[in-house]
Amino acid sequence: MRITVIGGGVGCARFVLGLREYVSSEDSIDVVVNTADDWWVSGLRIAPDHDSLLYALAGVNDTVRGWGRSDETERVAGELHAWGTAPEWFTLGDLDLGTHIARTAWLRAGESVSDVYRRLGSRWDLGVTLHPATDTEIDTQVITDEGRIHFQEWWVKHRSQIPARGFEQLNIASAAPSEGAREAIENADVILLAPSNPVVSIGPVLAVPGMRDLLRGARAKIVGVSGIIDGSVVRGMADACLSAIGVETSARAVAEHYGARKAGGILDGWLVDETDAAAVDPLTALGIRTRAVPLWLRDPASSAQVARDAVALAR
Ligand code: GDP
Ligand code: FO1
Ligand code: CA
Repeated sequence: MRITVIGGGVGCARFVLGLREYVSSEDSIDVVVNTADDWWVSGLRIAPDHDSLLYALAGVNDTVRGWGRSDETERVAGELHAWGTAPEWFTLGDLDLGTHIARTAWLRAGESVSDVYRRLGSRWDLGVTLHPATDTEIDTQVITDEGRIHFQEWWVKHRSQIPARGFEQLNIASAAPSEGAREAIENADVILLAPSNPVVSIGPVLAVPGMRDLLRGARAKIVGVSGIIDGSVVRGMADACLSAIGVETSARAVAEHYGARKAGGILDGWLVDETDAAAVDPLTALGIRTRAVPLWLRDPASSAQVARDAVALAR
């Protein structure tokens, strides 16, 4: 069975680790990764969602912070702050900088983001193939009362505490799904939306021109996993993102936001946590097969169970 996941960073990484734990040797996993968090800083291209997945799948990730490398040091970051080429509020670890320097070297040599994904992924046996949603830079810009700022500034410097009036991806009109993303969606037996941030992780992937049509035209069923449990986001600030676009922070509202495939949206199925079982009937009535199961991605075993339930709903 070929499983294709659409997702972002930390939440997607936890879900995919569970999926990798669950699948058998006849199965394969592709992930279409959000690239809109990516950012140029100190002349280097940072790619948080990709790197969270890469490091988690390689087992070299900082499991506390959810991003960056384990056993990290920050000697170079101190120098970048002293020179003023990286803001004080953004820390780049020394090992992590190795990744950014290698990525930037390949990009400057004319390689595509897809080429860079292949090169970085080939260093470890990830058991999963990562694809950028698009090879075009589509950095998320957050529209605030003080004007537009890069997503990283809003998310890290402001901790999303200044109101966002909207989110836009730069150059989105000229973007197209990457070849790898297209092939993975067209040939999937199952397509899963990770419990990622619906606005700034899944949203930008769906915003790539042609991506929704690819998904809606796919032969595979599409099942999403709610990242909201008992009415609140498990971690991070997705609630600030959802309220910015006028979507209630609930398992039901997010499913309605993605829409039933039968009604022009993308969902055939939706997994909610048992605490949100009240959403099952209304969503089923909308044409989205909905089940209530435990959705905590605490460890590989519980994450594998969530993955199993998601795949089962897509059959
Ligand atoms: P980011 O790009 O690093 O912010 O990570 P993602 O967008 O991929 O995932 C972040 C989302 O994952 C958060 O908004 C959470 O709601 C969700 N999440 C984190 N842990 C869990 C969990 O244990 N279970 C579920 N269902 N969702 C989770
Ligand atoms: N998040 C922070 O809150 N503070 C940081 O200093 C920080 C540095 C950083 C460096 C590389 C990287 O790949 C991610 C980094 N993140 C940091 C996380 C990142 O800003 C967000 O978690 C994602 O973009 C959200 O999906
Ligand atoms: Ca993200």
